Amino acid sequence: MEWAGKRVLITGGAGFIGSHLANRLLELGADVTVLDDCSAGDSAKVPEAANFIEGCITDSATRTSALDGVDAVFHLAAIASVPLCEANPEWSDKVNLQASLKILQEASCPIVFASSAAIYGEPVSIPINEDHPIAPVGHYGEQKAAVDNAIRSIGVDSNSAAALRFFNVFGKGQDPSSQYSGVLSIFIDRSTSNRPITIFGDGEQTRDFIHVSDVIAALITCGESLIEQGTSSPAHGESFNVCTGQPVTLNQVVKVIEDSIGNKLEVGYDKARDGDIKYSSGDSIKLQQNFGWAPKTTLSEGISDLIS
Ligand code: UD2
Repeated sequence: MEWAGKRVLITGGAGFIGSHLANRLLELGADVTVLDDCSAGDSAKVPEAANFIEGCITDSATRTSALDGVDAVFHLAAIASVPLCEANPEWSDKVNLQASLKILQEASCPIVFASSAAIYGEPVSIPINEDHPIAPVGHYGEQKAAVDNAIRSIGVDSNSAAALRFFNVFGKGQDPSSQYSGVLSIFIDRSTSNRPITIFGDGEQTRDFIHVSDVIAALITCGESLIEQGTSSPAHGESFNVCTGQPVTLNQVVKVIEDSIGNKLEVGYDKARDGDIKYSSGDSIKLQQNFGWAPKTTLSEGISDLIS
């Protein structure tokens, strides 16, 4: 599909995933607008060639002006941290749920929504496919699940929309400085500055780490399908896992980092985080079969890239 001349809105475009997406869509020739309140994102990450609206998706007038005349919306803005949503449920309800539902109602173009593996809660079967029960354990997962559900209940008279359920996304540009950052960016930041890392729990919990470049490819593929085929797209009203299907334990992650930097890491163990899911591993066959998408960057390639 030709992105040149397409007007695209990326909510959360100053964040880790959103800024990668903005750069890629600009490369493809799209006219990109970023809407972000920079509560977690960083205006410095917004590409110069993008239009930047600094504002919050909870504000009605801001949404109206951002949505005006766009051909597609990638809705990534959220309070993306599970513990932060637990600590601020009313705020996350406004942002992650209410504002997301408004965007679904108010947009008059295709929407790709950033859903999450958090909606599955503690898995009852592994690998998790899209038919796995939706049983989120906290506010973040509940709010993502409600929007994901709204998309799956959408009719053919509506705009086209799809939800992509991200597993543990990693790659360059993820801020390692916060306690809410992804574990890989924290571990790599510490290990490259000779500081100890802490594993919460016994390190045998698994995660399905997906590189941000593969996530961007999934977002763009879905967006293209919705733009081209509208409500006839196989993506319309559907949710898709975005993952590798290859679970790794945190103890294995440490080993991969050690192999990559050529040093032993100083590892401490602490008690498991409250609400931490023990095993997470997804099945992305639905995305692969519908769109020919496949993850390309391995964990060790992604880690080497982060270290370089
Ligand atoms: C990730 C996403 C979250 C949601 C969820 C879906 C991030 C930052 N969060 O939560 O938004 O989509 O997946 O299930 O991507 N850990 C350590 N040491 C540290 C930091 C973390 O041991 O210094 C552990 C942590 O307790 C957990 C694992 O590493 O067992 C992964 O933690 P995370 O915060 O990277 O991501 P997760 O899976 O809780």
